[in-house]
Amino acid sequence: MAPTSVPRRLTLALGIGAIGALGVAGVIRASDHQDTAEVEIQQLPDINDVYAFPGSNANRIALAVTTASPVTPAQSATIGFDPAILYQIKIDRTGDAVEDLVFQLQFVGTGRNQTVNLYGPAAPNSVGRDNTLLAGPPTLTGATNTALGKPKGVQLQAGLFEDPFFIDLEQFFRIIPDRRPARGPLSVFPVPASSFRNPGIDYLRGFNALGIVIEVPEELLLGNTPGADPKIGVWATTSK
Ligand SMILES: [Ca+2]
Repeated sequence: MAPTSVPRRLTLALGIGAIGALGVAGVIRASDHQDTAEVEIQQLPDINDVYAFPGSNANRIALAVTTASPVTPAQSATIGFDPAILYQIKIDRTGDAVEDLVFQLQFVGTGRNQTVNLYGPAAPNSVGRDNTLLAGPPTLTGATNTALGKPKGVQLQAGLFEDPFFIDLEQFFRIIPDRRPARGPLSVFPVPASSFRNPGIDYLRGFNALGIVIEVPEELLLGNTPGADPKIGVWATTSK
């Protein structure tokens, strides 16, 4: 799903944990972790990054959401998605920051041997924070850590990926110490800093994340009106 060209302008909104977010004009590049005290102490529901980019050809769009980062090498042998969480990617097609389409994912089982069920994209039963599962059979179902679906349809792989985000996290917490975690190796940096190091250090190199990667024909999200130049907002939520 390597980026190729940008057939239509995409609006990329923020990834957030637990509650609704922004659909804005233009392109935003952002990372968002540990948004609330609740996800600060819970690794699995913490949405890290949301990506939207051109898919494997000019008529397809790829969406990706990472959670649980950083997944340590030791954790990687056993970690899986939380089967009690409803994972969603929400799409605004009308510029009002209210979702018009949703992808919903539920996981069955625990650890590395999970089944993922993908529902949608379809209009949600309700918008905002309180959501219910779409009716009908899933669009795709199968094992995690496996590519599901067909190249011309909806494709999904949910599982462990090398964390695509890069940051000098140690230096970041020296610059903005109030964002440091309360415990662990990143909790104590006695020497403050005012800028990143040069060269920077990719602290996340070697760490994984749990990722949900979906690729769809763009008409499923943008419609197929001739001559139209639609824009969409994309964000993700986790909820129980
Ligand atoms: Ca809308």
